Amino acid sequence: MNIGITCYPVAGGSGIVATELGQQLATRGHQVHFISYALPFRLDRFQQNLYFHGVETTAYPLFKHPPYTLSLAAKMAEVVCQYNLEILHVHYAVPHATSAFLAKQLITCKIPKIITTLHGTDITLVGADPSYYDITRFSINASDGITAVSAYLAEETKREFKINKEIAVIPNFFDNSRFNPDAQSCKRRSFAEDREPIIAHISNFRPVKRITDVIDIFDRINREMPAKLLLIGEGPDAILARRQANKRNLNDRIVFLGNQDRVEAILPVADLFLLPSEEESFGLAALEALACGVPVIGTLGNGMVEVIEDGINGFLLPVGDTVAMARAGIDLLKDETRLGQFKQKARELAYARFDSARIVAQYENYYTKILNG
Ligand code: GMT
Repeated sequence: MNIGITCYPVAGGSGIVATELGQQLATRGHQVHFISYALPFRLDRFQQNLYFHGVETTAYPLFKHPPYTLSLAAKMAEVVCQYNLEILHVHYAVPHATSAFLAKQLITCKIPKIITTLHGTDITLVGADPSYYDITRFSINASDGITAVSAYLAEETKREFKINKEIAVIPNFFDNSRFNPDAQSCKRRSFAEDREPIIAHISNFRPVKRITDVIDIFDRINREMPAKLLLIGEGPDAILARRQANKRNLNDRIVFLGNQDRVEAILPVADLFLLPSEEESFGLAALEALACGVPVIGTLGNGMVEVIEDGINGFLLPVGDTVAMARAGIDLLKDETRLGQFKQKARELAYARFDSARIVAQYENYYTKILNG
């Protein structure tokens, strides 16, 4: 198939999923065309069957913000006709589903099917904002196919946006050729003494991630058993993390690693992963940790329940209950046998349910179903 993919190119779950999907589809022989304002994060190497088309926006004194949605729509229409795209698969509804709708009106060749994949905050935060609500609802409804990364998100979308169309649930996945237990990873010694547990967190440091809870949980664990915390990612709340680390005298216990594109080389040295988010449609970072054999502490009442098995490969606890999260972490880290079992289950369940071969095939089948009307 000839497939166009639009996503945010910056570090973040939706961009990672879109990029890895494109890479896998290209490996399977499809022609894949990325259309975005920059080369997506993790699309870092040449690959056969994979192309990138940059979207330029033009500044003008009248514009407070250059209208990216329009430039993207025009580029989509151009690439569709030039490369006979049959499918335009947009990731993150705002504004990509709207640009795809506009592109469809512009196209003078065969009209492709538009598939929108909902990722999370496009529904729960941004799309639900009154200024975007109506246009987001319209654009989702105008798509030929809609997928969501969890059953939780599909339900939230139907409830919040009163969508009556079918929303197919296709979960996120990890690339098993990269997240490979034998892959070369960094050394534990680079971060911690032999007996110190290593705890990790990856996010885009937005308020929804509750980064101060990460520090609080770690502080409580570290007081009972000296440990190290690896923080991966960047974002507006990184400053809060640094301030709190200072205030609690944890500077020599926390390593700020910034954005990293090869998390699979770092995660295997960790013993525990923290994702105490307010909300997560899925929690791709949690899945990547599990795939590296790292148990996860996450929160209840969101899509993480579809990824983490409470008491088997991690724990799901109420949002904000840092005392219970720290307790669960300490008890697990102190019990070597149980920790070993959790680590093994983490990897086993990730491979059994979310490995790329299984999930990418679901996308292929979905494309075929939509193409066949
Ligand atoms: O909001 C974010 O953290 C970024 C966002 C994105 O689109 O990059 O992440 C969302 O999509 C990921 C990929 O599908 C999911 O794994 C995340 O759970 C989801 N984030 C939230 O729902 C908060």
